Formats: sequence, C-alpha cells, structure tokens
Amino acid sequence: MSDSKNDNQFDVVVIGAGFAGMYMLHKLRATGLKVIVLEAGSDVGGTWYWNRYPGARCDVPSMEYSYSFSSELQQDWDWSEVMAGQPEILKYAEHVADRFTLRKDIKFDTRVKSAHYEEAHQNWLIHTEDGTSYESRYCIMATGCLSVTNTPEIPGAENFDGPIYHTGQWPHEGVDFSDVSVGIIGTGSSGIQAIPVVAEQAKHLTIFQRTPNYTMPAYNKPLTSEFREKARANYDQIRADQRASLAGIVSYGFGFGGADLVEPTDTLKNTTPEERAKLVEEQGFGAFRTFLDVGLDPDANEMACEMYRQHLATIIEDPKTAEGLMPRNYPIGCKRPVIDTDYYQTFNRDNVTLVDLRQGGIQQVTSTGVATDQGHYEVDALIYATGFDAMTGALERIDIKGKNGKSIKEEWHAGPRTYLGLQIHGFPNMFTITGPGSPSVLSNMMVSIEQHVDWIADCIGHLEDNQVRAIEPEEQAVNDWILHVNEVAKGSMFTAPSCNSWYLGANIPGKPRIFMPYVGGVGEYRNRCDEIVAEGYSGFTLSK
Ligand code: N01
Repeated sequence: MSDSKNDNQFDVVVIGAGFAGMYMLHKLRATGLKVIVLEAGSDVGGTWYWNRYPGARCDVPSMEYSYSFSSELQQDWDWSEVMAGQPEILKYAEHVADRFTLRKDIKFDTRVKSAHYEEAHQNWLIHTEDGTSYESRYCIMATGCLSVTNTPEIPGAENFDGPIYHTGQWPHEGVDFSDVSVGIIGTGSSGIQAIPVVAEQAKHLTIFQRTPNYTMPAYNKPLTSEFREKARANYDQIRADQRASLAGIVSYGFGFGGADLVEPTDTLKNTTPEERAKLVEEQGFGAFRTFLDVGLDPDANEMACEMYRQHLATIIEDPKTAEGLMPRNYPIGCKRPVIDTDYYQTFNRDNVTLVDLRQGGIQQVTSTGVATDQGHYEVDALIYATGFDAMTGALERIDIKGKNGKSIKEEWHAGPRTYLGLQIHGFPNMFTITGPGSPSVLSNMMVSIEQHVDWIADCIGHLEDNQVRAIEPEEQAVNDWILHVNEVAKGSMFTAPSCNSWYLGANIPGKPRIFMPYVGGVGEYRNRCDEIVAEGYSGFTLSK
C-alpha cells in the first residue's frame, strides 16, 4: 500500500514531536506503515523544547520519567539528579531522536492549520500553515496537554516599554536579568520554579500573585552512581509497578518530590491542636503527609491547610508578606501539587516584593509597569507565568472537522467528550494521545504516553490486518465513559466547589467547568483499555 503513495500521501500523520509523537513514530515505523510527524517547533522535545524558563525542572523522578520501551536506552542513559532540569530532559529527547533516527520522518517548523475527515475516501486531509496538504488514513494528535500558553488580556500590555516573556515560550538564547527590575504574574508550578532563580539575578523582582499556592519543598539532589546502578538492575520491576500504579510513579527510592517515603494511614481529625502544632514544629510542611483523611474529608483538609499556614508563618520574616502568601479558602490537593526549591525563602530577600492581588487586583499594564488597586509597580520586564489552555487547547486551535463537517469545537462545546481519552465520536481514525478523559496530567506522562502509543499502534495493526477501513467510538460509549470519569472524581478535592484549577478549565474565561483527566489511576485504566480490546473493541464501531 505504502509504495503506491505520492509524496504527500501517508498511512499515518502524527501531529507533534514531543515525547508522545516521538515514540508514536518509532512504534509505527516497525509496522512498515508510511508515517510523517508534523511539528511546529524546530526540534523534538515538546513541552521541554518550549518551556526553557529559568528553574524549569520535572517534578517526577527522572529514573521514572523516562521511556521504558528500549531496555538499551534505559541502561545507557545517565540521569544526573533525582529530578532533572529542562536542559537535561531536552538533551535526553534529542538523544532519543538521534538514537532512533527519528528526525528524518519529522517535518519541523510546520504548524498544522486544519485536519478534515473526507468521508468519501475515509481519509484525513491535513493542511499546514506553509500551504502544504497531507492525505492520510490515520491522524494522531500528539499535541500535548499543556502546549497552548494562556496569555491573559491585561489592558495596556501593548503599551509596555519593556519585553514581555511567557514561561511557556521562553527565548532559546535565554534572558539576562542582571540590572533589570522584573515583574512576574502567576504563582503556579512555572512561577514558583522561576521566582527563586530570577530573584538571584534581577535587580528587583515583583511578584503579582492572584492565588497563593500550596507548595512543598523538593528534595532534589544529585543521583549517586550506586543508586543509578541499583535502579537499572531493577528496571523491569520498576516499570511493571509503574504501569500497575495509581499515578504511574512508584517513588523508587524517594517519596513525592524526592522526600522520604511515607504511607498515609492516620486520621488527622483524631489529633488535638497541640499534637498538630507539635507535628508542624517537628516536620514542617510535611507534617500532614501521614494522614489519609486530608485527601478525603474537607474538615481534615482544612486542618492540614491551617498546619501549612502555621509553618509558613515561621519561614517568612515579614508578617504582611507571610499573610499574603497564605493560601485560604480552597483545599490542599485541589490543584496540581507544586514542589519548589527555596520558594518561600526568596520572599526574605531585600530585592523581592510580593503583591497579594487579593488586596486589590491588576488594573492595567502601563508603559513602565503594572497598575493595581494597591498602587503602581515599576518594572523593566514582565514575565507571564500564567499557564496554559490545558488539555483541549491544542486540539481546539486546529480546525478539526469530522463526519458531516462537524468541528471539534462544536462537538466539545460543553466540554471535551471522548471515549477513554483516545477517540471522539464522529472523528473516525483520529486518535488523541493522553487526551481528556484519560489519566494523562494526573499521572507520570511518560507512562501514560507509552500506554496510549502501544494501544493505538496495536489498534491500527488490528485494523490493517483485518481490512477495517475506519474505527470510531459509539456515542453511547462516550456518554458512559464521561459519566464514569465524573463519577470517580466526585468527592475528591479536585472537584471541591471551592476549587478552581486548570484541570477544570477554570483558568480560561468561558471554558466549560468539567473535570478533564481520569482520576481512576493508570493501572485500572490500562486494564479497562486492555479489556475493551479483548472484548473485540467494545464501544467502538469498526467499518470495513
Ligand atoms: O500554570 P498555572 P503553570 N492575573 O495555571 C495566574 C505543569 N508544569 O504554568 O490561580 C493574575 O498552574 C494564576 O492565578 P490563579 C504542571 O502540570 C509542571 O504554573 O488563576 N494572575 C496562577 O497563579 C502545572 O500545573 C512543572 O488565580 C493570573 C498562574 O497564573 C501546569 O504545567 C513545571 C492571571 C498560572 O498557574 C501549569 O503550570 C511547570 C491574571 N490575569 C509547569 N492569569 C513541573 O514539572 C493567570 N494567573 C515541575
């Protein structure tokens, strides 16, 4: 089949050359299908290609946040730290591209504009911004969950005299902030990582914080060769345990953020205020980690929040700044957990100012700074650490049309609708790697990416072997899956009424409030995906 194709006809077009697209290409190549990857960036790496801001680092231990598909690769690669920084992870991606000669089938600097399903030919027609079109039987979206930056429209930004950067689109040549007064908007994972590093360099750093976050110290450190050797010798077991786990992480050697391992079993509600105060004094922010009810019971959670605030007050020298940094009125565990290096200590520096926007918000950006209801703050440069249009953003930015010309935007007007986060009703032969409705961002992305890529490659193999022209989920299967995704998230801190997270789309004005990822765990989820295959692709329509 492949031989009869012209230059722009393919069996599979994969969109995106991050870790998902790279592995998808490698996997499909082995099947003999004609595959091309289209990538907007100039090289591989996806999120690690774009997010080059100072302090960017992974929060999953690198021995686990790495590919498992090649035993030689995992035996050969040396990680230098428990959780590697962005430059090292990007180097790893580049190494994988070299090692498996991936680049020859990736077209870089190529942004996909549209993907339309042609019912008459059961093909996808894909147009790129450079005016090229590609025809393909299958279209695989490896577009990432956090790849479209969210740049809030703050009035006056266009009049600012200095440069404005976004953490998610950082200049490749880096930025020198010596002698520069910097303002940073946003205190999510990106802001919290960037702030201590920028503060070291800048003349002054002003942090515009709308919602204080709960963040735990990262216990990052160099990996010893002894640890690496031991992990390598145990890789088969580590990988098997990751796949069967809840979050795709087994904390081999380390607990969350590189901290000591703990197994929460106790009940915080059974403790007295004195006991809690003693725990905070002895263990700091980690004091509530041993309590199981913190994640389940809102009252226990509020006790943990209070313990958190108590410890915070002991770190910050200025009481007003301490109060300004204290998260209130939403539970620990509602947002994506953040870990940091020296975040709070940074606020004790003379060259750092916190602007707690709860006391008066941003009015506008002026030519020389940021005007708020609390006054005007002069800055020479601005950093937006304002996050992403997560999970659906990258897909909805492309003009995707399925059967009957229906657009993905129409199909998802009330929130994303998928079966297993893998396929959308009415969009045959289109697959989404780590799409909404799959564990994705609630898991170690590497584990979820590999599981989806393997599943999709097996599915395509099955279709090809059985002369099936098209696969798409039944509408009822989609409805049932969404119901299940919502059901398992119910009662968790993720969906607490006071929670406003990007998991819920709450960071983007007008985005429907829907809990997008699947909270049931990668092990359970994998089993369900495998069962569905064993049942002959139950819930899918296969047409010859
Ligand atoms: O983005 P965010 P992020 N005015 O959405 C604020 C992954 N990641 O890039 O909370 C003022 O979390 C906003 O305020 P609020 C990880 O999954 C991983 O930091 O909406 N402020 C918030 O403080 C993470 O969760 C790693 O009130 C405005 C911030 O901007 C995800 O990426 C590292 C504003 C955005 O926080 C996203 O993290 C980095 C406005 N108009 C990222 N608009 C690691 O692996 C937004 N904000 C460690």
